[in-house]
Amino acid sequence: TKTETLPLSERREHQYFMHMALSLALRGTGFVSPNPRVGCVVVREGKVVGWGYHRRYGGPHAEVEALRRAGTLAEGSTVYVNLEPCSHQGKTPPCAPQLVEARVARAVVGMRDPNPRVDGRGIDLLRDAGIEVLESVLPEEARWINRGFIRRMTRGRPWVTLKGALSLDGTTALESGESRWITGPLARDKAHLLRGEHDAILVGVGTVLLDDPELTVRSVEGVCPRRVVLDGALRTPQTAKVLASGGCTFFTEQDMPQGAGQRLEERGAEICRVPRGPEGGLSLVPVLEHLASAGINTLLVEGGARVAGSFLREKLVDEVSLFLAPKLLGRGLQLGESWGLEHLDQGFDLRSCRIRQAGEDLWLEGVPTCS
Ligand code: AOF
Ligand code: ZN
Repeated sequence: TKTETLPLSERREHQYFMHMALSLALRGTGFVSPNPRVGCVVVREGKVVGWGYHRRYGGPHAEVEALRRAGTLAEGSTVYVNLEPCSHQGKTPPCAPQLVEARVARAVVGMRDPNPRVDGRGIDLLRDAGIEVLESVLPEEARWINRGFIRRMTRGRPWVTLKGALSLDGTTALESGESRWITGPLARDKAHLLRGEHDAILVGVGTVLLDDPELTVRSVEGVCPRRVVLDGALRTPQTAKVLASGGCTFFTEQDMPQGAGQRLEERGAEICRVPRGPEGGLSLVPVLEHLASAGINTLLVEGGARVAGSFLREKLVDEVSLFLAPKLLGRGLQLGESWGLEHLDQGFDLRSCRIRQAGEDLWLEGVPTCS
């Protein structure tokens, strides 16, 4: 069934309940990765009779939670779910056959599951069982909340968000490296929220040596992402704060001698070797592929300026989140330090920009036109 052909009132009703499913899905943030965020609402005669969301990795899927709450009221109902119900045996039994068994009348789905083990089979299974399936209700929203999962499933890489804090004249640190603090406390809280929405945070070793960041979520609620450091020569000291809570991955160059990272491994770190790229820095694509294979859907690149420049140069940035402080700081390190263009049309244009205020600072989020 095509949604465009439906009467407006019916279309609105589908969107209304799909919004509900999407909001529920968001409640899984920080707990479900590498799985997608999924929410589900069971509706009968315009009333919600069941709801659920995927709460934690390995736990029941959204549909199962919602059907459990609906009980026998699921019969003849319409089930709204932002992702196609699964057809495969994973950590839990497949959802689509359970919808059939509950005798629901109709399923309204936000998007197909890009997981090759599902990829339309869930929808086929429902249709074969005589359940009406309406696809692509709020598809942009459905794709947006699971952009990391989709990126990993379809491209074998995480979704990369570049975060920066800069003055109005584009300076992200002074030449001395001093950068604390360019933005105000509210913007810094927002940046912590951003951390909690990603599976991993990445910085270069320069930032570790200079700022000794913890890279944890503080002052706001959120789950701490995995910490990732690009450290070609393994210069991170054993006392670095990034090592404090375990779960830290170091990428170093391929021919680092065996045992070179032992001091870091003793602190619970994982060492991965990757080749160097033509520019002399570590090759970023193998870094991203490794992270994706470890189940990282979303990566926040936090600095410093040179790392940001490499990601921009290699066109590996899927989204930016920039905090602009109402300050002029003059010459210093620019956000894309080391990234130089010959022509304006090689620049990085943003679309779907969202501009908000965070205290005194401007907060600008957008995706490049090519993404
Ligand atoms: C759904 N509903 O709530 C979720 C789905 O190992 P499992 O059993 O948890 O399966 C994980 C896969 O199931 C995941 O890769 C994705 O394809 C799908 N996620 N599907 O029907 C849900 N979280
Ligand atoms: Zn499922």
